[in-house]
Amino acid sequence: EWKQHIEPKKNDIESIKKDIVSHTLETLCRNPYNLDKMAVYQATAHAVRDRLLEDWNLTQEAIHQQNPKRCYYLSMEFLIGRALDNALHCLEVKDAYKQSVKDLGFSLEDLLEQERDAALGNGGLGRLAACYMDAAATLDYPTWGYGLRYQYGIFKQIINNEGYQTEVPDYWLNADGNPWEFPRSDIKYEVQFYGYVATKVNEKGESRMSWEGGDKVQAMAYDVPIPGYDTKGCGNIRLWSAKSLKTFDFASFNDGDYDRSVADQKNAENLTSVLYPNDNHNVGKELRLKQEYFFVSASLQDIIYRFKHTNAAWKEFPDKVAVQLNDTHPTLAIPELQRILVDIEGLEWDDAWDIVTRVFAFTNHTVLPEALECWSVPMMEKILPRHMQIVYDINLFFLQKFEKVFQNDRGLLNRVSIIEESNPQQVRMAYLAVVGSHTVNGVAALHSELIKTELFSEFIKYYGPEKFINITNGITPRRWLYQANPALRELITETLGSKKWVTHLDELKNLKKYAEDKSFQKKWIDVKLQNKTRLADWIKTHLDISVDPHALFDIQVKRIHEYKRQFMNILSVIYRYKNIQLLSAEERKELTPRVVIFGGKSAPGYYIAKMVIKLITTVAQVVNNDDSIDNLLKVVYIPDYNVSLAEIIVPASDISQHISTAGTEASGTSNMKFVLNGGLILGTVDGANIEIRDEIGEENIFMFGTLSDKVADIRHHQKYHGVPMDPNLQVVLHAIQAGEFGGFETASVFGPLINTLTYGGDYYLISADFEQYLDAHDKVDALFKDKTTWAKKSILCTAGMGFFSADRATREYADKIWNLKPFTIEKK
Ligand code: 26Q
Repeated sequence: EWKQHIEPKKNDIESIKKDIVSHTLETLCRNPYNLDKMAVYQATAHAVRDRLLEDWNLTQEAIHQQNPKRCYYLSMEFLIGRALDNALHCLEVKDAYKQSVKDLGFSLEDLLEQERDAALGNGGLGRLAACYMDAAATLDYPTWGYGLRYQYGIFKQIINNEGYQTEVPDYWLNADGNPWEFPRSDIKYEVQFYGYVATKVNEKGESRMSWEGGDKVQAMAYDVPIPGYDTKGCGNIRLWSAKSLKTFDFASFNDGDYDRSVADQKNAENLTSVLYPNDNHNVGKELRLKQEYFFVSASLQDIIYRFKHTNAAWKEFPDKVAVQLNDTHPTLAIPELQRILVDIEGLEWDDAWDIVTRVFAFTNHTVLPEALECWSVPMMEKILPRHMQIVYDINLFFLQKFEKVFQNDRGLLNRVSIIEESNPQQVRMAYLAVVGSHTVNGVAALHSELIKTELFSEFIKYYGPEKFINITNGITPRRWLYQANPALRELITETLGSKKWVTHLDELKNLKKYAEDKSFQKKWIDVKLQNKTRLADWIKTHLDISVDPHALFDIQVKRIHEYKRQFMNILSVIYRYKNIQLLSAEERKELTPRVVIFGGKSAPGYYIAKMVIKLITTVAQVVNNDDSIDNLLKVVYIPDYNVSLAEIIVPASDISQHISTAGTEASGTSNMKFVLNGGLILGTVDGANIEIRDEIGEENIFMFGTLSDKVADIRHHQKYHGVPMDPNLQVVLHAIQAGEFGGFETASVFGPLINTLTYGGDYYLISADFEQYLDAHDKVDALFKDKTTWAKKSILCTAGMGFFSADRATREYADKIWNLKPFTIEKK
């Protein structure tokens, strides 16, 4: 009966207009004679989402029927960005919608700007999760994402009048509502905290532990559809929101205690209020631990509910379910599944552990010690008493086996123990993730080697090297080229004669034969100029700074972190500025004008990172207002860098900088985005820069700096013998200290920042790398004058990027880790 009433949406402009109008009148209850852009955006979003939902329903039905093995991607962060433009591109209906909206008296580009970013992530890790969901949907993998529905995403960054970062909450679920999520009021689970552990006898007469008492909150599901490209398949991310189980407390209300009556509700809902704004930094906060368990518990209950629906036996669970842990943040899923299997389902410990270790796999994203998650044992005992016992048992059985192989080495046992014997004791989540997973992967070749030789070296001795693999990160070509760079998309499609490259990015290699073709180069250069003009216009409109699109655009946008060395970048900008001041008129003619663009957020409590922002904005003030330098240099800080801004910034680079101290940046993914869009890289021999070099050719990338295997020695030397200060760097530091940027008062503010280089031992090797860095800049300047060679290299950049598609990466996960096949569904 239901099926015969399902009417697929039509693709013609008249039908689309009807859809938009009916949503305006009926969904929004708005009067067509009094409409603003927000209302029309909402109506348009609803119209597009209806189409997505057809695919969504079809997909879920197909997966249900075929009942294949499924994969669940557990991530505390999904940095999705905007949905409307992406959906229009994936459904290939953008032109039709543009026309429809135009007929109705609006501009589609204006409407797209109304949408708030879904910014439920900090940076690379969260954006990677979003790219993988795009690829999984496009490739028809039965993969779901699980995450948290934070009410506040990553904060909005404002640069105040003094040039400091200030933070404003990101209340993205504003009064207008979010058309891209579906509340599932029927999908709710209870999640427990605190309480105690008791012993109980189960139905089979066996004695089992039971976690009882404590507080309970409710997790409710919200589904976010993820469109695939060129498929009728549509993916899903299920986000959990915390709700109180207790309803309004009438007793206290009637007593006049209004606060108490809502307190429980508020407390519970606080759980999913806010995303922790720390990128690559561990904070051992109680609320964070609760978020992690809440997330894991709800997701596992949902996964198990779905599995049980098929009436399969527990031993089949690993054949039907793969769970990928996006860093250690969801690692509590390991003891949680063990608890469910042993305490609740009554399995024997060893049988349960066999299932657990065949289900989970773990992706590591960092080797930075300060980023590794550790939880204090007393805190975990209080909040998750049964899990703490299980972690102890997991550790005990692991160490017992370990000891059989390596006898009488207490030091070694201490080093691999999941429990760190500090005061208080700590649970090392990365070790728990290693022990509880069948496969551990790093995110770029160098990084995957480093985790084998450093972070997890002792585990290799026991498990052997096969458990530790590399899957180099990838990015989705849909958002990061097809959608973000229409001019280049059209040129590539026209040149290659088809759109096959959008789902088979290796096809880009066929651009190589045009690299030296003069007329193609001209078109290529013109596309880049259009994109630089688009960014220059944005900068003029929003920041009132004029930049020349013909200048070299040199961009570094990413989270502000000492290891990423934005400090080194701005110090080199000062060097350049002072150098320009010394040049004669003749010499100035030879110099390439540059626009140096920065963007990125600092964690709110990261003092040194905030000082770096202050230094950049201070230098920008001075440089941009100095008429004596003939516009040879501009410095721009783009506030509130986010996914939507990246879509404008990434296509506009001539050079982008990825200059982390070697061995510190696990992969980086914006490096891939810039190169895919024909930007050259100025980078260190770190992360995925290395593989990008190998793919595009070393003649097409500017690389410099200490190699990772030399870093430790230099640090050691500097710690005990002081930092040899690079002479050019010395000059720059003197200029800052002399008050050339913002006067003496401001100069004193930069004291602690400068100290990191001197007394601080220059941990990130800015002085050691400075000379090579300046040399690399000189090479960039020289090459930019040769437009033909530059264009050729730029073309070869894009042409060589096929490997870095998220499609390739997702396939590798499916083949090497998940043992997952695509399900069957019509192509569009
Ligand atoms: C941990 C504990 C408590 C609170 C927050 C955190 C936390 C949150 C986010 C720790 C780390 C992160 C994010 C890490 C991250 O984004 N890593 C990046 O991952 C990218 C994708 O693999 C890589 O390309 C980057 O090199 C890596 O820095």
